[in-house]
Amino acid sequence: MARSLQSEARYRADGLQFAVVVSRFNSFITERLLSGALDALRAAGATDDQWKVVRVPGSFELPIAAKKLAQTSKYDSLIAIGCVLRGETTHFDYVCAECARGLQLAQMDTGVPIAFCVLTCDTLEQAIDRAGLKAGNKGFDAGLTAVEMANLSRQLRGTGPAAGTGPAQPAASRQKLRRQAAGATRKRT
Ligand code: INI
Repeated sequence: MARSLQSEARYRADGLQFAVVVSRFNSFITERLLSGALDALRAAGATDDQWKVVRVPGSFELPIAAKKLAQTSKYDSLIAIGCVLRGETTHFDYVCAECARGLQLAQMDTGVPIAFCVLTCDTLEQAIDRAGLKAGNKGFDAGLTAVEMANLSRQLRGTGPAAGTGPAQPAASRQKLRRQAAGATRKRT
């Protein structure tokens, strides 16, 4: 019988290392996305010695910093966080396109997965909705993607938990982890 790898996502962060690159531009939004991403890493069992946070001026600078971090071989996956808001000129289009293209190139060149958490919004309201208000926190989703891709990468390299044997603990669903993280955040605040 054919065995499938990761037929269910593995959201356990045991033994994994992460780097988070965060744009300071629109920090009102990006710091909320960062909180969401770290909540996801914690929900997957990670502690603060398992992640490094690096800040850059704007989303345009995310790819170069991400690539340099990926090239150190210290991290199993990365999360790139930014927020680009449409203005009156075409600047928005260049920043969004080069940021997305650069991050994709960085992960393809290095083989280190990079979760894309760059909001590209027409209005500040749309960004607020996606940074923890109406549409959840996209940082949390990116954090779980980083955990899943780190596990998948290890499995594909043959250095993760044996394929088909399943995780040491049952993989929790995204929804369950989101609920747990919301409870933990309420306790911390
Ligand atoms: N950077 C952002 O991350 N978001 C934006 O909305 C934005 N706007 O609107 O200009 C932005 N610009 C800065 C850019 O990312 C670079 O830091 C800058 O061009 C210097 O290279």
